[in-house]
Amino acid sequence: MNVLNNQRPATIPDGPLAFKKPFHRRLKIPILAQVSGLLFLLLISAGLLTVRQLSLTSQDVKTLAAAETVKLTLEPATSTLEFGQEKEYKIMAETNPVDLKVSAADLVVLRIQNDLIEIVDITPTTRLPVVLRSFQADIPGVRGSIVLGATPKNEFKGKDYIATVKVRAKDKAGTARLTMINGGSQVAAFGNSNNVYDNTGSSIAITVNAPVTPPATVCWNYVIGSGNNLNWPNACKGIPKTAELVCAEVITPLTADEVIAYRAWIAAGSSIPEVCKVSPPAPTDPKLSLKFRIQGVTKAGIVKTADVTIRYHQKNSAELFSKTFPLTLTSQDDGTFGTTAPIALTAIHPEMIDQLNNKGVDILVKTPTTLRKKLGTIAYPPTDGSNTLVGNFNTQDMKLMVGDFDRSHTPHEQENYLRGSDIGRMVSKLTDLSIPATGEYADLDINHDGFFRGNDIGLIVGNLTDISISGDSI
Ligand SMILES: [Ca+2]
Ligand SMILES: [Ca+2]
Repeated sequence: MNVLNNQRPATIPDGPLAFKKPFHRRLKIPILAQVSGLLFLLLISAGLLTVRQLSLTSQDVKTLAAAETVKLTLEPATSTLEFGQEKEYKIMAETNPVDLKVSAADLVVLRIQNDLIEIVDITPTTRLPVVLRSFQADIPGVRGSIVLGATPKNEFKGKDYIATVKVRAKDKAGTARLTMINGGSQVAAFGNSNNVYDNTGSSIAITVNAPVTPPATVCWNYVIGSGNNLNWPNACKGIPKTAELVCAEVITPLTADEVIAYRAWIAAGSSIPEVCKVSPPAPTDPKLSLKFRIQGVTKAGIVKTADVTIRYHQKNSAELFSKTFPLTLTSQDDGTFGTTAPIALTAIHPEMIDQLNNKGVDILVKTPTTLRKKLGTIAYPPTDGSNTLVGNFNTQDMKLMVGDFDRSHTPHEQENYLRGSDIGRMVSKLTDLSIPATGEYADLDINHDGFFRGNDIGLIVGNLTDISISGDSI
């Protein structure tokens, strides 16, 4: 009476993989479906008996049955999935002989090798459209099965797809195999009381790859720092940030590869991708409020240019970084020079200033004719909680020393040094001094132009090469 017998490949293990019940008893079919199925099976059996009685001897049936098989093939042989991707594979059935009529099939597929994929579903095609038992995960993700049947008088024969297996890749790369080997599939066909599945097995090698993500645009123009200390402002690498994201507080050094790529970008002309032209929210520039004095100036209205140098230790580096701001300053009533409003220290990224160990920020000032002087060091961040560095160096002992008139660079560096040449240059300009070089003045006419003049003094003072006062260096 059974269409399918209870034969299973001997290799089916015990436990979850084992079939403990005969095929027909394993089917949990609703009553109505059971009755329908029963009627259908009765019809199949009746047909079988008729065929046997009309045309075949029992020996003929036995010989013929041995030759009648159904091959099940999973297709295609190989496949590739990305993480999380789902794909449907097909089960091809091929009857031998071609007109062997398949009435039902218990299709079992199994995931073997690596745990990289999971079996999600098996669905019928139109060739065996009756779901005698819907898909069930015998072992969730690992083994699934479905039992399909033909509609009466429209049994499957020949070669065609009879089911689709849906598989989902997990998030791990490698190769797994979807197989029918050892899966316990069975096929019922007219004229056969035994399982006609040929048990040759079939499998698909499924390679799971990590998803290929397009390379993100890197906004090299966001890199801050200098020399070997190149950094990403916090959260500003790559995609431009929205206004609410603040690029401050934490900086990330470029990796070695990024440093190479960054320098290649500089060498190639520093072109900025369109997407990177949206500037990240700029960190608030530190500001500087400055007051200082210059030797000799005690009244208002004297205009001087001054190079104000900000010097600080960089984070992630032993490097001292400096940036010089050229300013034009006018003296106030008592001769004090200073900023009328705090100036923005542009291009000094506050997140690059090393705040550890109270290193602070050095302020150095040089005007063309004074030596450079380090006026002092200001704590950073400022102690008042603002972002403004306040350098009030308006004291008598903090005057910039005047006298750097000779700022030539050859044959010796004269800039930022106070030497005889500076004084010589000054007195040589005493053009109103002109005394006839006679008598006691004759020897003072160094250049023998007939007069003792400032330029004669200048030549002598310029010889005082051992006298040298150096300004502070940056
Ligand atoms: Ca000088
Ligand atoms: Ca002279």
